[in-house]
Amino acid sequence: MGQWERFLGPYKQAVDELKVKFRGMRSQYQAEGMTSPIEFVTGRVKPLASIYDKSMEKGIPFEPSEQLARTLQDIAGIRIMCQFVDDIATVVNLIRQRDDLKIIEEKDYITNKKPSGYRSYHIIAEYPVETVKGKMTVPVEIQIRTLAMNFWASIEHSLNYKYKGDFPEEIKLRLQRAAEAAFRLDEEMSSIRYEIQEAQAFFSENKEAQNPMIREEKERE
Ligand code: 0O2
Ligand code: 0O2
Repeated sequence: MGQWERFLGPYKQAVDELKVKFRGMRSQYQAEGMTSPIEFVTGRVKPLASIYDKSMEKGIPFEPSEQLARTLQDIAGIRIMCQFVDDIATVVNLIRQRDDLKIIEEKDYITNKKPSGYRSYHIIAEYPVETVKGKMTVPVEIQIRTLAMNFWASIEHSLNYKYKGDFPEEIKLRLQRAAEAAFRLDEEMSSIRYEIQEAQAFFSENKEAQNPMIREEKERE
């Protein structure tokens, strides 16, 4: 096993475990017949090429080390997508209450959006992983955002990759306008939140009620 693979092992384990845990929370809400504040969850270990870029940016050697582990706090990344802006606060509170995550820092890029137009809520937390060599804690960056914020960030991220951060003025302006449009979309959706949720609950109940196998199963319970 290479030294990078060994170094990144605990981060991979943290990402895999937290994806299961947060996806499990969504299932628990559904099992209780409640609307989940979590729509979907993704996660990744920062690719080596991005670790390289970040270590150059921060002026530290590109090698598996204590210093790298301390400086790059987003090697393990979890992203939680919500339907509505209010769900973000609910998810943040759920995270604050967890015993397995110790919050180190919170960054509210929703109240204070970035100049690019980027909006999301970030939490840096310490997460313990059990390894064959014993327990160790790794930092994890959890990004919480709405579907609209995620749509904007994914598009902007791809364009950033293309232009290497140096956007033509026209594109920069259009991205800022798109970010405002995403913000308005979130506001509009929030204003009809209860109608949307009622329709979603009706849809899932009806889908089950129309299936005789599921109906019988439920009646037996
Ligand atoms: P690119 O070009 O970077 O977008 P699963 O099998 O569903 O459990 P899977 O398919 O391994 O999981 O990954 P998942 O959870 O669907 O997430 C994959 C993509 O989401 C990755 O894209 C990441 O870029 C992005 N992503 C997810 N979570 C985070 C996060 O917390 N931080 C950051 N920066 N990115 C995240 P790719 O495939 O690497 O391609
Ligand atoms: P990736 O993995 O490609 O997404 P840092 O730069 O991390 O040392 P900073 O500036 O405090 O310190 O980090 P920040 O801005 O709190 O969080 C960084 C991450 O937030 C980024 O990861 C992105 O995932 C996301 N992000 C921040 N600003 C923007 C933005 O303007 N557009 C988009 N699309 N995403 C943003 P990386 O490092 O880019 O890596």
